[in-house]
Order: sequence, then C-alpha cells, then structure tokens
Amino acid sequence: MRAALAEAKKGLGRTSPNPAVGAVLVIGDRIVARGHHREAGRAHAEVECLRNFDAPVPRHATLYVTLEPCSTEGRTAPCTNAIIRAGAKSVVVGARDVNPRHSGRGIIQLRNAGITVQEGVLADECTQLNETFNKWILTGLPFVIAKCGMSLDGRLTRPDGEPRWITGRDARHDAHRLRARVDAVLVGAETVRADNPRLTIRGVRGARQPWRVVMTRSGRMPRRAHLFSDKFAGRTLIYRRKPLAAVLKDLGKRGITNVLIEGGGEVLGQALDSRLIDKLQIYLGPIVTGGPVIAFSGQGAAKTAEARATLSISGSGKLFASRAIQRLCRTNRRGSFRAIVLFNDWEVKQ
Ligand code: AOF
Ligand code: ZN
Repeated sequence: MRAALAEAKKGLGRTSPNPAVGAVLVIGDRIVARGHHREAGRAHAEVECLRNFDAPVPRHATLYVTLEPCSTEGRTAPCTNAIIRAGAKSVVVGARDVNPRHSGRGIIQLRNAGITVQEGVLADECTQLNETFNKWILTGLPFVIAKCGMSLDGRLTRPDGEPRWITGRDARHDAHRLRARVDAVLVGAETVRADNPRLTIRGVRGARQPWRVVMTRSGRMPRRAHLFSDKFAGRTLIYRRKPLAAVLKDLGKRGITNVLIEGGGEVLGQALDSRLIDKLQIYLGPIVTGGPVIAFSGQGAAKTAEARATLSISGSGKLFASRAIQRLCRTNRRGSFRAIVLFNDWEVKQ
C-alpha cells in the first residue's frame, strides 16, 4: 500500500475534481505493475495499473488500491468491472470512497464477484491524501487552506524600501509547492494593488496553473496588473461585493475542490471570523516589526474555545518553539482548524 500511495502522490494537484489515487499489482513479493490517476477524464489508477500489466491477472496476484474502486459509469467506465474482467481474485483497499455514488458499493460489487477484499490498510494516510476532495464531494465547498508569512508579532509587511518578503527562500519555495497542489489561489484586491502578485508557480515541474481569484469591494484594480494581463489572464476570476462564503460556494460549483487564501490581512481576517479555514499554514519570520498591517484583521473570535487550533510545528526554527506551544501540540487535538506553523531560517540581510 505504501507503493500505491507513492503512485497516488504523483497525481496530487492534477486530478481535480477527482481524487488522487494509486494502484500496484503484486505477485509474490514483487510489484509487477503500477498506475495512478493522472487527470479527470483519463483512466483511473487501477485501470492504468492493469493496462500496464497487459496480461491476464494470475489467481495469486493482489491488486492494492489507495481508494475503493468506483462502481458506476462516470467520465470513465466503472473500475469494478475492469478488475473483475481482468481476473483479479484479491484486492486490498486503502480508504473507502466517501463519494455517495460509490461509497461501499465498489467493495460489495467485488465481493459479489467472488473477489477477496481487504479494506482499511493505511486507511488514515489514504484518507488524508484526499482531504480536499473528501470535503468538496460531501459539502460542495472547497477545502480552504490559508497561508501567510508573518513576523513574530503577526505583521505582514517589512519596512518601506526593503524587500517585502518576511519569509525566507525555503518558505517561498514551499509556498510554490503548495500552490501547485491547489485548484485556486485567492487574494484581496488590496494585495493586487499593493504587491501586483503573479500567483503563478515557479520551480515546480509539471505543475498546473491554478485559478486566480480576486475579491474586491470597490472593483478598483489596475488593469495592467499581472493577474489581468499575463498569459494566464483567462484563469483569473473577480468577485465583487460577495462575502467569502458565497465566493467559496460558487467556486465549489465550478469543480474547484480546494482554495489557497494568500491574503491580505482583511481576507484572512474574514476567513477566520467566518470560520471558513480548514488548514492554516503560517510561516513565521524571526523579526518584530510592529506597525499597522496585521495578519488577521476582522472581529476576532467571540470565545477562546472558537479560537482553538490543532497545531503542528515544523521548519528549521523548531527548536525555538516554546515548551508551552509544544505542550499545546500534544494536548489540543480537537481544534476547529489545523494550524501548521513553520519557523523560518530567514535572516535579516544587511
Ligand atoms: C477509482 N479510481 O483512480 C479515481 C476514482 O468521472 P470519473 O469516471 O472519473 O469518476 C470520478 C469518481 O470516481 C470520483 O468522484 C471518485 O469518487 C472516484 N475516483 N475512483 O476507482 C480512481 N480517481
Ligand atoms: Zn474508478
């Protein structure tokens, strides 16, 4: 199943609105074929794997799939039929498909055809891999990841005339990898006016350009901004005078399964206030700038209980994380959202 998971990860960020799925065929202790789902509309993982094997499947072979095989016709024919037809007699499944069209049915169909099915192998990892698809298929809303680079005192900007980056190079590369995995990147109009960001992906091979979404109240935005004039201009959407919840609903309808909110502080504040964040990724730079531009403006939480987050901390500054925070990581498991705090190795360049 580990090998099947590694296959699935090859498709992460490219399969939307479908999940990332991987499969391997094993005979004895050898993997004889592999496959992964590359893109919606193309072959599902198990079909690609069986095609790669290109021979009748021997009785003693086992097919490992990270997700329960689909059971009805969608953009492609049901995988259960392909597996039965290929002659597989043993299938191991990672996670159940939460898609109501398939959930549980794929496994029943295989068993009814006399196939031995073992399920739940590395189930947590296989489920986690598709956390964004799982939310979208069940609620119609995209999974929301908020990202921000901030100083220790929660500020978003550096002094005028200096590079605006608060975060270091590693963090920026990490952020590009994050962009490469999402269907859309969302910012507020103030960010467009102040920073003129491209919101493209640099330094990640084979990445797909996500949609770029701008929220604006006034509609006032520079036409020449990269978002409206570069070669991806057709992949920029503007929402005027719409609350974030309504924007997300519309994005979900368009088949956008996950969104990365990159700021600024007003949009982040709105996302936090309306409890729309599923995962928050904070890059902390070791500086204290002060000043008015705070990372999450807005009303703030009404109760401390609502402000709770399940934390995980990583990055090169991990050693500096205080004991209190480390204890919080261990005890506070029932957060309303997950926060990943990455400490930077950023240095102030003189
Ligand atoms: C699988 N293997 O590799 C994937 C599955 O429209 P379709 O035919 O592509 O079907 C999409 C649905 O199939 C999707 O919503 C999800 O429930 C499941 N994805 N299933 O057996 C795969 N990607
Ligand atoms: Zn399928």
